[in-house]
Amino acid sequence: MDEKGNETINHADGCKGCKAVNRRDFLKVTAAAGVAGLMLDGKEVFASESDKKRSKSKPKAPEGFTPDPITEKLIDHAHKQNIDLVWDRKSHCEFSEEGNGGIAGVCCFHCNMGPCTLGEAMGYEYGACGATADTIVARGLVGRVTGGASSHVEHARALAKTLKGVATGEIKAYEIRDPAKLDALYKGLGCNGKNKALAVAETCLSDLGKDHGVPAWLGFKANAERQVTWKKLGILPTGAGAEISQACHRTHMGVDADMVHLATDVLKLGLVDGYCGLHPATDMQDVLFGTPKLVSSLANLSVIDKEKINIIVHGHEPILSEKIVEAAEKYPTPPRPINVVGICCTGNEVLMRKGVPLAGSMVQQELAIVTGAVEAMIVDVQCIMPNIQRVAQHFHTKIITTNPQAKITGATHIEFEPEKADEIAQKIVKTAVDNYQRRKQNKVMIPDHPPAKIMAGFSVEQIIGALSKVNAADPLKPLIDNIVANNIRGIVAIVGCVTPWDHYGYRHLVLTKALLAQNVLVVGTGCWAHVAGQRGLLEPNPDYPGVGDGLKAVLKAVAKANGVPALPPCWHMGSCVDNSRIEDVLNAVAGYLKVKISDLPVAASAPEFITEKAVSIGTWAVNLGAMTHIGGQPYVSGSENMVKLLTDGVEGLVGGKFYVETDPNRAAETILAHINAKRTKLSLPV
Ligand code: BF8
Ligand code: SF4
Repeated sequence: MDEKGNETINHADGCKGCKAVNRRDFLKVTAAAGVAGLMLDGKEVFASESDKKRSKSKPKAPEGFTPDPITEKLIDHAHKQNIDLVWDRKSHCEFSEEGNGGIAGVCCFHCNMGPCTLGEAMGYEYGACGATADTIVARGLVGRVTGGASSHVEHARALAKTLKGVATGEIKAYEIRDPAKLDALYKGLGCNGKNKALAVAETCLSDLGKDHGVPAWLGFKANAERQVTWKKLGILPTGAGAEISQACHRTHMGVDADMVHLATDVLKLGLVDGYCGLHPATDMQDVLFGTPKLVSSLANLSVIDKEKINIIVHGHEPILSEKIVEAAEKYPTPPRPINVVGICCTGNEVLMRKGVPLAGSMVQQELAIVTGAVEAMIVDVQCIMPNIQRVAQHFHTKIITTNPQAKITGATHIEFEPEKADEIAQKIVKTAVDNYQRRKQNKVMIPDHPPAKIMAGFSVEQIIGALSKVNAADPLKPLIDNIVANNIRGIVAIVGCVTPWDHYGYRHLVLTKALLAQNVLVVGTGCWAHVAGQRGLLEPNPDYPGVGDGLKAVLKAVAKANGVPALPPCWHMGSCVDNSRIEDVLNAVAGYLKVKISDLPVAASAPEFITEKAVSIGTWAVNLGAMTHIGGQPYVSGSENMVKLLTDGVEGLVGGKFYVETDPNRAAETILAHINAKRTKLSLPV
């Protein structure tokens, strides 16, 4: 407060008392003006008539594929109550046919001479300004990769600010849980100063703000050969803020109108994602919350327990979800036991470090509420479908938004601040516990299928630790020897979202199983891990059903050396930001064999990708040299030149390329052929 009683703000940079309005105040101002929350308050919101007309008929399951019974039952249950779900709504673009406007990426809204839609449906070749399909597609892709990269950059920023607060003593609710990792980061990043945590946090914040040099994490984590290649191509980024700002500028009307030039920005922003987003986020999370180790838990929507108070953490940042788990554990005498379970990547974060059960993937978030047994769904940022608030209005469930960057109209907003983490987490948990009395037991329907058993926690440190039990002096040797001997044909990282445009998890499951059968070691992250867990692919089953003999023998040997009955056939490496861990593994293997990542028998795949984040992570993977399979084209098919560049030309530049295939069987064949070709080139048996 100032001397006149007006509220003032103390900025983090030390500017005291200035009256600038920041985002938190903006929320208060809009609420006071009666702007926020008007649209849903007091109204029951069902699907519109045109929404209702959309098909609720289920397509026939592909031959040999058994749909997930839990998902199917909850979809039916929702439909009986006239609740529409993401599966019902479909794409809303009228130009959704291949070759036309929206899906082909040739709709432009970059200025008010438009909108301009090119393509066969409209018959136009140029926008009003003369922009070609190549330019419009390239600008759109730059925009999407920027959106993805900025999500991970903001994730890293939240971690850096929290770590800085812990380092200076301003934030007392968190501590350094992995000092060895902090030491390694401090050294690897070339930090100075006595306060190691402060130095690491400030290095990250500097990477986000600077517009010179290269990000410190890029210098630390990317191998030397990659750095030289990217430098030669002119795609080394400076700092995240500068690159993101320039990308927004370049795509403004009348700035960059050269497809190839714009495409270099796509590649550069992929690197921004990797080294200003993914890597720093993972590393600082490990420092603050601990580096994951093997952990056992359960997966499926049936981890929601009708006898308990159910709290769902949903979103991405463990800064929030770790505290919710703690507050629930410490809650004084709840009327019933509290059951915290996770959705999306924050689910993966608290599974990896705390063994919290996985309730479901992004596309199942509405279904969790449809169980009728969820007292609160606590969300922060990313992949949170606004429709959860509509679904929640049919039940007692409270949707609690917590992040100043992400509100949902009609939801309860309890703002989370790391400075008051414990107090606010307790308040949020209390809100959930108090809400239990509003639960209508006759509306509860949790499908009667037991959750699947899962084992997770495959950080690089854990993988090396497990391998060192086989060969303490040279831990990577057992992995490399088995790759060379073709017991492990190759390594494929299957990651990313789950699409609602197929039977739930169909592409993930078919692809993963096909690769396992051919002795490919499958590692993965993100929503893939939910599907894999739900369908038994993260279960440490000593019979290893469906796994090729070579891979089975390796998994058995490593399990035996570690004194556990079995390892899961697929290794769950964490949330989407933890794709950084996969680069560390690939660099280690490439370094051992003294080859480039693009020479290795490896590939990446996001067979059901949805988000902009998935596109930017995919671009980063291509930059690393990986053939990167995606299960659909990212709105670029309106430019043949761009398609050629992304799926072919780029390989000559960075060694990796995109490969687009919707059918998981065909994708498996192509990925296996790619792996075999790489093996042959390395003179390894096929
Ligand atoms: O970052 S896999 S739907 S939850 S974007 Fe989102 Fe896709 Fe899930 Fe995590 Ni990743
Ligand atoms: Fe149309 Fe060009 Fe404006 Fe885009 S920038 S809306 S193509 S006139």
